Order: sequence, then structure tokens, then C-alpha cells
Amino acid sequence: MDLETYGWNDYFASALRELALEQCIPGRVVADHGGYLKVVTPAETIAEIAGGLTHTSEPYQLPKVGDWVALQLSDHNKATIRAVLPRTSEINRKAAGTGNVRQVLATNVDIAFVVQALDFDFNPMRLERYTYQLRQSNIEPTFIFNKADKALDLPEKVATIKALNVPFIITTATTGEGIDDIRAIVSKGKTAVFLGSSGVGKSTLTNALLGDERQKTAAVREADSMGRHTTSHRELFVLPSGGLIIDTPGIRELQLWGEEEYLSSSFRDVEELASQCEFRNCSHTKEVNCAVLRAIAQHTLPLVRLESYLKLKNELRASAVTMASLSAKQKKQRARRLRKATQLDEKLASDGELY
Ligand SMILES: Nc1nc2c(ncn2[C@@H]2O[C@H](COP(=O)(O)OP(=O)(O)O)[C@@H](O)[C@H]2O)c(=O)[nH]1
Ligand SMILES: [Mg+2]
Ligand SMILES: [Zn+2]
Repeated sequence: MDLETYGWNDYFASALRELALEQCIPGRVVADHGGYLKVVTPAETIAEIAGGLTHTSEPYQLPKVGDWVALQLSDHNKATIRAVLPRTSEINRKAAGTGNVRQVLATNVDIAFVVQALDFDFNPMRLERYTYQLRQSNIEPTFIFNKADKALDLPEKVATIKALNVPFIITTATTGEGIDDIRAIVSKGKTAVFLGSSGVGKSTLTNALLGDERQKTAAVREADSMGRHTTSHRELFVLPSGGLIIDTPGIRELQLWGEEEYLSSSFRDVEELASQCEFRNCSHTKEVNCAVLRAIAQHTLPLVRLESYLKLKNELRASAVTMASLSAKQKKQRARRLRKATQLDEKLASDGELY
């Protein structure tokens, strides 16, 4: 295997040249074990982050699974990451239990598969959150609806899914149904990621694509179909068909990170209607001449679109208000606290606690 197999290209090659670091070779981070990272050069190497890099970086800038890094090898098969090359994309969320702090889930991703299970996990509103967050990074999502063999009310769900206007694939990971459709999208050198709650079948899908039981999977609890966090860290795999896939532990809750202005690009349909409302400050909840409510009554806009729009708008506004009301000193203190919280969050994530 060579570095191109892992997605190395001219963009990253010239970025590395520009850094002009002596004695450094390129590598891609394929696993994050908390204390150390696994990097391919393409030989598998265990790497630590250079102290200087840790001190000068915000947590979101530190190497994550998917990153291309400049690596310095030493004698004893030890390696130090000196720099992270500029990312072509990153998948963010707001770190749990903090203010507006960015946590990076994966980087240099071309394709994001948002996985839900068709038995109990199906939740269109949550899909909208993912779509919003991914479009901020210019990543178009593809939804995967897994466990088709256990689907409840499938025709009704398919109708709801179609109204979301996002490409989707229906799969049964345990029998291989739909796997070829996923494989067709993840072409050679492209990096895809599986996102979604624990227990929906991300690792089973990964194994099906690999044709190998590389990822541990766990039976879900029968009572509530909740997963058991078998996947404890993020890891990037090379598929036999040439593409790359990142399996992630389940995300319990995707809290949004970002600016309100991005909301418009994700909800052009709602905003377009909103511009036709009678009042500029229409809340689209009770007004008589509200174009948005009219479209819902006429079934030209799905209700879930408006619900998501209002919910996301409120959430983003609330965190923006909190940040704006802080003094410079408070902001500094907060940044320090958040940095600690993120480190803890990352640690919990690597322990499989949070995801
Ligand atoms: N019936 C059924 N079970 C599945 C399917 N895909 C995965 N599972 C089961 O769901 C459980 C959780 O799968 P896993 O891949 O660990 O989920 P993850 O947490 O998203 O990685 C395991 O017992 C799998 O065997 C499917 O398509 N149909
Ligand atoms: Mg898993
Ligand atoms: Zn309105």
C-alpha cells in the first residue's frame, strides 16, 4: 500500500512543502486512542503530539482521525507529530456540557453517511441536525437506514425519508443488502465516515464493507434497542474496493456548533417562504398570514422542516447570546475551562463513555 491509497494528493503534498519542516514525512492519522495516535506512512506507526504543537494549538486544531500530519521519526520506532496539514473538511459538533466550543469528530472527509436504524432509532429531526452541521462543512450527507429486516411501518417511513430531499440507502448490514450501494459511493481515494447513535449498525456496516470482522459489534439491549458502546474510538479503514471508511462510536447527542447565518443555506425552502410572511418578525407559529404555516397546511413543506428550523435557530441564538454577554476576562476564563472540558470530553470519548 502507498500513501495514495490513503487519499494522499497534490493538495496535501504542496501543503507539506510549504511548511518546510526538516526531516518530516507525511502520514495520516487512522486511529485515536486518547493518549496516542496511530498514523500510517503507509507503515503503521504509533505517534505522540509534539509538546510545542499542543501548547500553540486550540483543541480543535490538534490531530484527529483523518488528518494528514508531518511526522518526525526517531530511532526506536517512535514518532512525533510536528504539524497538522490544512484540512479539506472537518465534521464538528459542540462539545457536550460546555459553551460554544468546537469539537472535531473527523477530518478530510468527502462523504458522510448518517446512519439510523429502522426499528426504534428512526428520527427525522435528528437527521436535520446532522444535515445542518454537515452542510456547514460543505459535506453533503447521505442517509443510511439500516435494519430494514426489522423495519416498522416501512412505507410510511420511506415517505417521510423522501420528503427530506437527501440521498438515502436502505440496508440490512447483517445480510449485506444495500452494501453495494454504499461501496459504489465510496470510490478509490475518497474518505467516508459513519455517524449515528450507538447500536444502529455502523460497525456491522464497516465489517460488511471490509468483508471481514474487523470491528467488534454488540447485541443491543432488547428493551430499548440502545447500543452498548462497543466501538470505543474512531478508526479509519481501507476498503478492498479502494475507498476509505471511518467508523465512529455512537454520538449520544449532536449538539450544534456554528453560526446562525449558516442556517439559511440549510433551510432555503423555509427562509424563502418566510420572506413572504406578512410580518418581517413572523414567528411562524401562530400568525394568520404566515406563508410557512400555509405551506405546511398545503403539504408543500413537511412539518418536520419547520420544527427543525425553529429548534436549531433557538439553540444557535442561545449560545451566541451567552458568548456576546461575556467580558473579555470572562471569555478568557471560559476558554481555559472549555479547553479542559474538551480534553475531558475527548478522553471520555476514547473511553467510549460519551458516544
Ligand atoms: N436485525 C439486524 N441487526 C443488525 C443489523 N445491523 C446491525 N445489527 C445488529 O445491531 C447490533 C449493533 O450493531 P453495531 O454494528 O455494533 O452498531 P454500532 O454501535 O452502530 O457500531 C449488533 O448486534 C448487530 O448484529 C441489521 O441490518 N439487522
Ligand atoms: Mg460500533
Ligand atoms: Zn411566518
